[in-house]
Amino acid sequence: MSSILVSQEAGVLAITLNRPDKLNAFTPEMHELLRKALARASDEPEVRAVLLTGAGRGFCAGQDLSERNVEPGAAPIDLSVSIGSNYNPLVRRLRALPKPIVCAVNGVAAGAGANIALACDIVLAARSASFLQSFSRIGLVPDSGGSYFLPRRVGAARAMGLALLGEKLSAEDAEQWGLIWKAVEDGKLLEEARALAAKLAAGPTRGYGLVKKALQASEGNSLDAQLELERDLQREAGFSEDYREGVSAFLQKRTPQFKGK
Ligand code: T3D
Repeated sequence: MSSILVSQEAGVLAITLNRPDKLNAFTPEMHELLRKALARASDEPEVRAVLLTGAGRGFCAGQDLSERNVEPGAAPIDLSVSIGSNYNPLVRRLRALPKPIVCAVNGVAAGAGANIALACDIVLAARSASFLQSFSRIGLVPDSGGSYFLPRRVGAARAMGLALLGEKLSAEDAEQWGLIWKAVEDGKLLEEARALAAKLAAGPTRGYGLVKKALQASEGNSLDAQLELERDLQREAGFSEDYREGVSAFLQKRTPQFKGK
């Protein structure tokens, strides 16, 4: 069985992390397969939204620690190689994908697993799921964008507490703290996430891609720079077929039929 499952239905590319016995901890093979799946999501016009989730009782426990030889006398491990070649490119791919990504966190999301979820656009989590910056438990630093996303989403005090203490944050607290979009009943997670992804897949795909660009840029921009960017992105959005369809549908009092063009 492959460590990443990929299926496509009604414009949604569903990607499932699939090493349930190891809480879907990342291996190099998983990174490679994820790279391919995200390239497909980016390249194929029929794919208009992505749904990322995990198989079994966990979402993802971060790096597979059994791949690291920490025996006495073993050579020092240069973790920048793994971060630079696997985790950073993954976060960049998720953020740059010009299509919306829904993440359904079905269980514990730890280490890089938590932060990969945060790099997605809309995060739903089962009520029994939790988020864990487990890095400090093994003497590491939040990676995969954790040190970027956390203070921006939950504020400096809570970000520092999460990063230093490495305690589990429940899905409900994650929602209340503004870390994720919503916590939902366990039994409803996939249904809700699929419905959300399908709704996005039927939407104005090019416009959504530009929304991602605008909100991501706002994290580092001044108001002036952001206003200029909004002007430029709106120009681009205004050239899309979906914009014309949206306005026509409004004026004709009907539901728009967006084509993602
Ligand atoms: O190295 C680099 O490339 C640098 C990059 C680092 C990025 C990172 O992600 S560093 C952080 C790595 N992750 C962790 O430190 C989390 C480790 N896991 C846990 O702390 C716990 O498993 C959880 C809190 C996530 C869940 O606990 P629990 O009690 O629900 O489950 P468990 O019994 O600990 O785990 C179930 C199985 O999954 C178990 O295997 P076994 O004994 O049944 O055969 C456990 O060993 C395995 N597992 C869980 N996490 C990992 C893992 N195996 C390898 N690597 C893991 N990260």
